[in-house]
Amino acid sequence: MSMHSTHEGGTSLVFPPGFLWGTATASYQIEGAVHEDERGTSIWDTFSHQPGAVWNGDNGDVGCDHYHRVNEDLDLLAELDVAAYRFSIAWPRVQPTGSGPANQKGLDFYRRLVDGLLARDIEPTVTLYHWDLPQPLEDKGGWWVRETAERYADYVDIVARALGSDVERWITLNEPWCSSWLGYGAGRHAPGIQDIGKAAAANHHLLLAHGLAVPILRSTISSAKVGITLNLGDYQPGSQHELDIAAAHRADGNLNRLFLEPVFHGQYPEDMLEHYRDSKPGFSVIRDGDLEIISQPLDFLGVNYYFPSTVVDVSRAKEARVAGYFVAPGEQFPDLRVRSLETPGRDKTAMDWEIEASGLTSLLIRIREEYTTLPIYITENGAAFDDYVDPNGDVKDHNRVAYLQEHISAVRDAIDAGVNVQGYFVWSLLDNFEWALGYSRRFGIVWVDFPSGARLKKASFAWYRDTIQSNSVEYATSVGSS
Ligand code: IFM
Repeated sequence: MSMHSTHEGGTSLVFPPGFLWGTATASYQIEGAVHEDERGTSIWDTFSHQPGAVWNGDNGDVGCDHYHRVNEDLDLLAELDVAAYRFSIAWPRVQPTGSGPANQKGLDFYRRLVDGLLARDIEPTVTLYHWDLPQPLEDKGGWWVRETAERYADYVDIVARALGSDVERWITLNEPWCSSWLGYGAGRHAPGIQDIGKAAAANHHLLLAHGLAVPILRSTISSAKVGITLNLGDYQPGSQHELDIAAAHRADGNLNRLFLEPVFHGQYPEDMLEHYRDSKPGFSVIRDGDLEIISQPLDFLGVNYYFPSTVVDVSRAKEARVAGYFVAPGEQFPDLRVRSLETPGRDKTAMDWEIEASGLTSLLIRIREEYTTLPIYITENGAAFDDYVDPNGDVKDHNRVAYLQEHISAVRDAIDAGVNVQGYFVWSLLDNFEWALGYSRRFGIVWVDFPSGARLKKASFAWYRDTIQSNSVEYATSVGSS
């Protein structure tokens, strides 16, 4: 079958039959009901209630009220005609203190959600951990201590037994880079710790937790498809100067290679181990046998991609300015000695993230060449923009449509180049709690009126439904043009 067909207005890119179209959310960002049905406290409850931690003092207490509006949201998914829905399970709903017996009421909520999806012919895709660690585990050290990985394995066992008969696709962790480096290094996310040595130890213990979960899922669920979702980026040097090339390599080491290499090659990158050698406890927490646990075979890789990055060595900021770049005034990880650049003329989203879809294609090709030929799902991609409800009651988010069209085209380019991409999930179904930025950034294809909880489909919702139903996208000629 030809994957391209021309029709008036442009080239339509057809996706392979069975390509999995979906959308994604995460528990703390949407559920609310933080005190209901014996849910325990998570690190995000604690962090978001600390003065100054989150924009505007926002928190996830109510979120999108999804816990109470779950049927309405399921109907939205059915109307969208997605084949799959990616959601996460809140560990403190299932095990309120992070250890001990299961809380049946918490499991019942996810059972209702799974049943509701299956009744609508939508495949559940479960993320077991999207950052809401039970607070009592943090009180004992959180992810920078090994015991948390062991507790996570117990929690996974409980969930696998409860939902395994009806859920095939499992994602152990969402974006462990954010949990470790933003949570324990930069302190911008919960638990708000600024300690590079703890961040590195958390990096390892999160990957260990992932590795411990894999055989548990496989032994409990015979049909389980198990993967991990990483937030990966495409780092380019701002010039061909050797210092800038080395800076891009360091940034790539921290975000990408510290996760891809242990998972797919069973080793940490030497240059990164050397870089963090004096940060304690850091990678000294690695024990014999851990890398075998971390690197056992998976069924797929989940990739979250949002934006590309151009960087220079910190000593070369002036040259970058002369070359026409805007140079970020500081960095969240000074030890890396990199400066991020803004490429003149490139559009940005409301997150200030540059829009460049070709970065997704090159990232995917690189993954195939250097790490794995496993099936890849784009488990998140999307954009925040300054949406508004117009006087007719519509949200005409044409910039989001353009973003999605370009990035879906970029995925199609990667498939053409031989990358085994099998699905794409838009981030996000709903406007939601965007972590340290509170409710100030809207990523949804559905508008949420936070005071009332009312939902309103944006223009991108109809556009995405058409894309799903036609299994094709009109090629965005802007991909790679800047
Ligand atoms: O909202 C987040 C999500 O929780 C994880 N990936 C990135 C999204 C946008 O920042």
